[in-house]
Amino acid sequence: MNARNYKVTGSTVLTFSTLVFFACFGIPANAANIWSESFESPDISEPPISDADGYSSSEPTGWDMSNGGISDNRPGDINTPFGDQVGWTNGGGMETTTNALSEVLQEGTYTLTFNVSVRSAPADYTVNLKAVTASSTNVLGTVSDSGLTNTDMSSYSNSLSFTTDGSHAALLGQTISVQFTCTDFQPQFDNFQLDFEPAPPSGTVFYIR
Ligand SMILES: [Ca+2]
Ligand SMILES: [Ca+2]
Repeated sequence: MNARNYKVTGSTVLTFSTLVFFACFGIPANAANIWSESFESPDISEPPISDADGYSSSEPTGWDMSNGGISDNRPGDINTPFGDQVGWTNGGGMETTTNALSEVLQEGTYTLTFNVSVRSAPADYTVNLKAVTASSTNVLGTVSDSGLTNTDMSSYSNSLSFTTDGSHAALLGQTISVQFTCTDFQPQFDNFQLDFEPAPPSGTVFYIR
């Protein structure tokens, strides 16, 4: 699919050697990255870093936090390849505010991926994709692990995917948030990526050459 040249147009293009018409469903589109988080802000390479292992209780910029913080790379402890900081929680969690993630829910498919490792094993965690307002919260998708023992941030990732359908009409336009929680020992996260593939508009005609 990637090798072909797709054009979306309402007019006839006679020079195209192949014409394919997709009615309303199953039309391929390109997902695009709409948000990422690497926990590099604020930079805690310098004080107020709290201990020699690189851990601080600093709140990542734009997140609401309970029992967590940012940690900085230290040999033998944290060695993230995604910048030099990670976000962690220990019996708490974090959730984006609009200062970190300001996208609103649209018709289409959202895919959230992230890397995760542990400081204290075994760790559990849950990651949620949500639609929120000042007075409501709806979980759109969730993914979790228990008994996680991986200490190498680069070697383990997880993901969730969510696609709107008719039942989500009331949530369209609400703010999207990303949340991670844990109930016990300490997972640490990095390299959150949120991709979005818009639903094709009804009646779209695709010409392929
Ligand atoms: Ca990072
Ligand atoms: Ca740093």
